[in-house]
Amino acid sequence: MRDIRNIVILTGAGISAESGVATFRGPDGLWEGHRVEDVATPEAFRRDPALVQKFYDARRAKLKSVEPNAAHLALARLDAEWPGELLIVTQNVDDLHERAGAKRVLHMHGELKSAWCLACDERMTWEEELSSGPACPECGLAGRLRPDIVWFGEMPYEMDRIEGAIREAGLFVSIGTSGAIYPAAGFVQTARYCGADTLEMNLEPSLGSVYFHESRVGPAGSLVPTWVEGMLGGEHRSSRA
Ligand code: BV8
Repeated sequence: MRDIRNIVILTGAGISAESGVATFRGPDGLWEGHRVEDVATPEAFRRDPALVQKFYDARRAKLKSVEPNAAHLALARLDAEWPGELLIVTQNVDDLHERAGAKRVLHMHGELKSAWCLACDERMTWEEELSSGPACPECGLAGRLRPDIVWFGEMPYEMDRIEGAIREAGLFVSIGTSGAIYPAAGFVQTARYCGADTLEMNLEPSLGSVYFHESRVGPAGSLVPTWVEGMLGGEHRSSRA
């Protein structure tokens, strides 16, 4: 029996679905008829900055009307009570993990509530709209702020830290992600190669389900609280030698 000390949890849009935040590739996976791959690129921003800013302004504004759900709250409880290392690596750009109370959260694809000034390279908390081209609070230049979001073709944030955590993990858990986007979709293979147990919880088997030792199918709002109860109740002894 192996004791699991360190946990890495990857989350995707599916964990926020029950909070009313649209996912990317489900039936509602289009935004005003656009695929995320078509608006979430540097080329799209160069070609039509107003469209891209509008896409993110709408999603940033939506944050004010959604709440964390039972899955976010359960992960926040695990974060608070787990005695070993724990890291929530989220592909999500919403703030629902933090609003649920989670502390050890890493946004590998950036955050809606952050802006990045292309004039002075500073990043800052940003709650309002960017479409009007507001001045950067740091350097004062107007019209140079972009969403602090990792677009397609851009390097996700803190990859070294993520890979280091995965190498040390005894358990890798993936929640609410389709396994369509890299490098996140490859994390389970790294984890498995490094000897971790791997568990997926998703509404349907993801594209990477075959790489997981265990795959639980259902809504995160039900599966995650049950899983956390088990982990805090001592179920964290791996069933594998
Ligand atoms: C990079 C920010 C390199 C924008 C996003 C071929 C092979 C390998 C890679 C590539 C390739 N061709 C191109 C690439 C690279 C590309 C990529 O992966 N493309 C795909 C299309 C193949 N990746 C990149 O470009 C990445 N960067 O590779 O850089 C590099 C190297 C050197 C130097 C420079 C660069 C950057 C990727 C990040 C792009 N940005 N987001 C935004 O959010 O607006 S990605 C976007 O997809 C979102 O972040 C989202 O988080 C992410 C993943 O989607 P999911 O979270 O999984 O959401 P999805 O809707 O797909 O699935 C939801 C799941 O939940 C479903 O399975 C559903 O069943 C489930 N679900 C629904 N409801 C529930 C539920 N589960 C539980 N409960 C429920 N209630």
